[in-house]
Amino acid sequence: MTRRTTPAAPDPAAGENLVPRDGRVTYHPGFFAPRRADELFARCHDELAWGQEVARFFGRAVPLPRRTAWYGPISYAYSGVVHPPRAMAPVLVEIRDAIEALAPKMDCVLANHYRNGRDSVSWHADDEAEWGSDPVIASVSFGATRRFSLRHREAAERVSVELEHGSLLIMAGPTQRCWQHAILKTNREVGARINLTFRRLVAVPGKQGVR
Ligand SMILES: O=C(O)CCC(=O)C(=O)O
Ligand SMILES: [Mn+2]
Repeated sequence: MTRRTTPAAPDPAAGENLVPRDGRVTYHPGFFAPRRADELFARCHDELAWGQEVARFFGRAVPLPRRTAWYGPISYAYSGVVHPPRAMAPVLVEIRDAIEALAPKMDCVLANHYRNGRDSVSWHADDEAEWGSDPVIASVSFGATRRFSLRHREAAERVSVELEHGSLLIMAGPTQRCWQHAILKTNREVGARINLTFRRLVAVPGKQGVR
């Protein structure tokens, strides 16, 4: 009798894991072809409801070094910034549908617009209660290449990857519990970049994050 083995279903997030332990981070360069990525950059730039958020740190009002736009069925709060709920813009629905096979059921997105190398997001983890434990975060980049840095919370390990125009980065497993990430400032002349971090709402809003 021949015994048949069913091949394991392909892992849609397969790809080299960029972190050595305690998480899963995969990078998919050229996920959107260059012309499509150009078009999506322009549409996100023109169609999203960008705002200049002002955070409150120890009672002081500090403008965040980037522009942001929030889309999701709930309000989203961090660093004293509160984004009200907003229905997904049509361009975001197209992008969400395009990443569905690798990052299913995304229903929220925080969009970031970095105008130059002085714009940044400081060390943080996307570990708010809304995303549940061990969330999948799918991050789409358009525009100038920027370095995405990761550091382990308890060890000295650091990892970085250059996020290119049209790329997709997926963080999963315990990444948010064990690692922090950032887009650090650079003195290099870099052009504008738009980043979309898609997330999936699984719990009622809880604590506020800081970034
Ligand atoms: O711009 C990026 O690649 C990261 C943005 C980010 O970490 C966030 O919005 O939570
Ligand atoms: Mn983040």
